[in-house]
Amino acid sequence: MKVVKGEREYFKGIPAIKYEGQHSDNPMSFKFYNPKQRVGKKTMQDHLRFAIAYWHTFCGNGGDPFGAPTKLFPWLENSDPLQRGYDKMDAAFELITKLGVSYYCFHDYDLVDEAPTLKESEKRIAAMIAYAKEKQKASGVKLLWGTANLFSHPRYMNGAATNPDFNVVCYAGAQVKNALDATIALKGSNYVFWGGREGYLSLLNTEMKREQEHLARFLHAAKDYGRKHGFKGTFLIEPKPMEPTKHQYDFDAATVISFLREYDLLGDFQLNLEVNHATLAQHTFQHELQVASDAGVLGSIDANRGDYQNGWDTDQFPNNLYELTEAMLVILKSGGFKTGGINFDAKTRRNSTNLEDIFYAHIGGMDIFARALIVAHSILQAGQYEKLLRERYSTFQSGKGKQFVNGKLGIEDLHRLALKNGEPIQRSGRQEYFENLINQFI
Ligand code: XLS
Ligand code: NI
Ligand code: NI
Repeated sequence: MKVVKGEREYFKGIPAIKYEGQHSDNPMSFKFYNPKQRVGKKTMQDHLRFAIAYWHTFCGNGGDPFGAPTKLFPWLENSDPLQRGYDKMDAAFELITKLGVSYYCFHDYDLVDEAPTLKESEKRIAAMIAYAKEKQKASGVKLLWGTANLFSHPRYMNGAATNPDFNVVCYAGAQVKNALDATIALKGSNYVFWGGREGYLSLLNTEMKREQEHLARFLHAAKDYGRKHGFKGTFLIEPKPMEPTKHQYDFDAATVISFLREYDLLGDFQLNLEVNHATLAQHTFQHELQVASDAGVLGSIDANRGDYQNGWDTDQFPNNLYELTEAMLVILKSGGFKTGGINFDAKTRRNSTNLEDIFYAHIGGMDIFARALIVAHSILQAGQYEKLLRERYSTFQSGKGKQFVNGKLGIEDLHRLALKNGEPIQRSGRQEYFENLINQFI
């Protein structure tokens, strides 16, 4: 069969998306995202480091447990898996470059369908990597991160690295080796582990401690392999509390950090935090960001939003300026992204069936982040917010409070001071005042 590459335009009639400003009525334009505009010391583009998620955008066909696919993408039409892989990649790079996005992310089998044997799959992946190299070179688009899909195939129904059967663990290892090789070959900045099936459905049949030890062994082995083969980027763990397992070991940021510390993985591993995973864990997104930032492991984010009226991972595109401003405040205060970025792990709704909808979704997501960046930056610039925060802790800045922080006061000293100073005066948390500050800058 003759392979056809790079000949078809999939998003006909959609030009490269440009910044036209807030007053443009062209829906195919950015109203706020102006890549070269400086915000503080960096351009918007360098702050935000947007990435497109291959799986939702090019593979997600709208099928759900209740109904058939609704999105009959032209790049998924060909019956030959390799040709389909090439078509998908053409469509991907067309969309990524038309949106002016600099990065993309993939799972191994997003690029091309898994074959009946591992050997055959490796051949397919190699063909895709060779083509991706050409496409990256021609467009300047880069790989933010690669990962292995260790959750879709039935062999992983009892887990991948935490599977009670060693033979499955080997298979997961083989896939991670290949996905790491691919990430290295394509000069990816990060490598992600999202352990969708690393957890349990029932504790009755699970030895949790053993499974977590296996996971740690597995991550060490993957890290050692990556480092030995020239991977200089960051390994990222993406926490999620549940779905598809009842309980996922990488529950939330705090759980993962304590796991990394316990198994001596801090240093090589950071976190990839996803908005909808935070809310599934009953946290706000900025809570997760703050926990990671405080531990020095805020690596990258998966941008999306959940639905407050239902529980699951709906992966909608972000659109809430107030909440994103709160998130951007943490990100900016943490020094911004280094190897990481903002990956749109989000999908258009099942009934958004026009190809244009994919553009509207990303334009909206990029614009809302641009706005949040501008607002958060101005809040920090104005200084009032940080001043309020400092005031709240001012009693630790000097005198006895400072001595306590420095470890100079024992519990008897606290007792003596309490007796001497009497009932503390009441100090308001001024939450509404803080909240209004954000609104003022929006
Ligand atoms: C699923 C996860 C997944 C990871 C990559 O909920 O978000 O898409 O980002 O495996
Ligand atoms: Ni998710
Ligand atoms: Ni994700």
